[in-house]
Amino acid sequence: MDKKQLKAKANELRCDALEAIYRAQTGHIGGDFSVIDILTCLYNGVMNVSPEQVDDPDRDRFVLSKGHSVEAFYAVLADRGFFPMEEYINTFSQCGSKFIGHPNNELPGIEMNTGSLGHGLPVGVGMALAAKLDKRDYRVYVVIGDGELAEGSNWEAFQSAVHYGLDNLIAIVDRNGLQISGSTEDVMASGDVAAKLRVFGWDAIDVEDGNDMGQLLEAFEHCKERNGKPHAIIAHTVKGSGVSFIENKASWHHHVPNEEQYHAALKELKGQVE
Ligand SMILES: Cc1ncc(C[n+]2csc(CCOP(=O)(O)OP(=O)(O)O)c2C)c(N)n1
Ligand SMILES: [Mg+2]
Repeated sequence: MDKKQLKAKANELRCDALEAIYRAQTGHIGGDFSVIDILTCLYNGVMNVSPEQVDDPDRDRFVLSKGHSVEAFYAVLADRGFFPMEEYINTFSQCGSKFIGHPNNELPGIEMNTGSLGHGLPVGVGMALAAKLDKRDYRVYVVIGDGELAEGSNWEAFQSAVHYGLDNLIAIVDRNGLQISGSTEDVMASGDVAAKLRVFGWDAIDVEDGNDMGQLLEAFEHCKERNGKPHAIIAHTVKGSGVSFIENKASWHHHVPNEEQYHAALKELKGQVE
C-alpha cells in the first residue's frame, strides 16, 4: 500500500472505531485518533504478521502499551482479518464480549494484555531479548504514550534495552503533548524525549508529523537497521487527529460524542476518505 492508500484506510478505520465507541458509549477517542495512523502503517506496510500465522515463532511482535487506545487497535486488527469487524463494533465493551475496553490476549493477534500504563516496554525488552537468545530475526514494536513516560518502569527498560544491544526493538512514542488531565509538560514534563534517549544510547529520531504516512514509512524503514542500538521514533502526533472539534483537547481523552457530534465527526472523516 502506498501512503495515500494507507491514509484512506486509517480514516476508514477511524470511522469504525468511532462507531464502536458511540454504540458502547465508552472509549478513548483522543488517543485512538492520535495513534491510528501509526497502527495502520505498521499493520499494512511494515510488520511481518498475518492472521494465518498468529503463532509463527518468526512473526514480528507488537505491544500497545497505551492500552486505552484499544478501539483503534481492534479496528486495525479486524481490518487485517484477525477477527470480524462487525463482531467488534457490535459487542465492544458489552457484558460477555471478548472485545473488552483494553487489549485482551484471548483475541488472535494480541500479544499482551495492557492498560495499566508502564508495562509494555519492559515486556517488549524481554521479547526482543528472547529473539536474540533464540537466534530469531523478528522485531518487536512497542507503542507508548507520552503521558505514559511518567511511569519509571519505562526508563529502566530504556536502559536495559541498550545494555542488551536490542537493535530488534522499536519503541514508538505517541508524542501528542496531552495526557488524561492536561498537557504532558504541565503534568510531568518529558521535554526532548529523543535527546534523552540518545544519551541513554538509543538510536532515536523525531517524526515531525506523526500522522503523516510518508514520514512514518520512512522512519520505520530507518529502524530496520541492525546497528547494535535499540530504535525509538518520537512521533509528534495530534491527539484526536482527523476531527477538528476533537483535535488537541485533553477533555476528549475519553469523552463520548453525543448524537450530533457523532454525525458531524463521521461526516468530516468521510469527507477525508473520498
Ligand atoms: C498505571 C496507570 N496509571 C493511570 C492510568 C490512567 N490513565 C489512563 S490513560 C492515561 C493518560 C495517558 O496519557 P498518554 O500516555 O499521553 O496517552 P494518550 O495521550 O496517547 O491518550 C492515564 C493516566 C493507567 N491506565 N495506568
Ligand atoms: Mg499523550
